[in-house]
Amino acid sequence: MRGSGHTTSDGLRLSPAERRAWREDGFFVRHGVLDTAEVDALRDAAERAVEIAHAGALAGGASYSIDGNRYHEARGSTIQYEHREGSQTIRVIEPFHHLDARFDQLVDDARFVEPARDLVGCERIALFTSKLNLKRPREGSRFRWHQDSPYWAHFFPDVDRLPNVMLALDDASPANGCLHLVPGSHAEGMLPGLEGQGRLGPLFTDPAYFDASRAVPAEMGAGSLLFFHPSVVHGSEPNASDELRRALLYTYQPGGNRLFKVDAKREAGV
Ligand SMILES: O=C(O)CCC(=O)C(=O)O
Repeated sequence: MRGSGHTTSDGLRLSPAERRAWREDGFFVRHGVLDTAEVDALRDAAERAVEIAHAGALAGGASYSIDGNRYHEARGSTIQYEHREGSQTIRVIEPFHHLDARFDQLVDDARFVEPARDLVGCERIALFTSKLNLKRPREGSRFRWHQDSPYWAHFFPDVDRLPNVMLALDDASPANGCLHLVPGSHAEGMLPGLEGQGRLGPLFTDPAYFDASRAVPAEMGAGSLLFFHPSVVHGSEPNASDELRRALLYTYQPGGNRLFKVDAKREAGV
């Protein structure tokens, strides 16, 4: 996993090494970007967001399942629960940035926005979507190999301009189910999906089209940022440990465009 070693606030734009990593691998990490106090506050905010989502789900909204994934729409978010029948453990909240002022402020944070401008390819950028991913100890489940671009292409065809910025809220390693990415797998664009595996089947990438043995773990300390291309093949294993693995994901896009799941716009860094 290539890191960048950025330390100063005037060095937030991409370094030549990061540009090369983005082009060749489709991802890179900036280690130790947020400090412990910031991460602690965001962890508290994440747990409060989970309570808000639970309360919203109890108060109403619509539940449905697709291919074993269990969803609930409430208070402007899609909540995804762990797969086990009846589990009320929340796995993903999308979008989540409206659930706490600190999450919303991060959309505009220069540490996210400045590199995202380079990755989107223009100065005026907006938020595309946001996800709070939660892998609880012993219950957090795997994410099968996939690319994000097939989920988004019907909505925003210029998918190469939708970079992800993932903030680790906990130290992430293979033991607690960190993300794994296949270097260079973004280069062919959207790859064929698995057919005949249910309605979401085509959205899981067919392993015949990438080399899973080349995957590398995104091992990162809490407060680190992983930048990854929407077409890089990625996935993660269950959290078999006693440790939490939580992450915030922000996906950016060219300015002037509306959010993915919400009929509103959220310009970034203005
Ligand atoms: O957090 C993870 O382990 C998987 C995240 C992911 O694949 C996604 O949000 O697209």
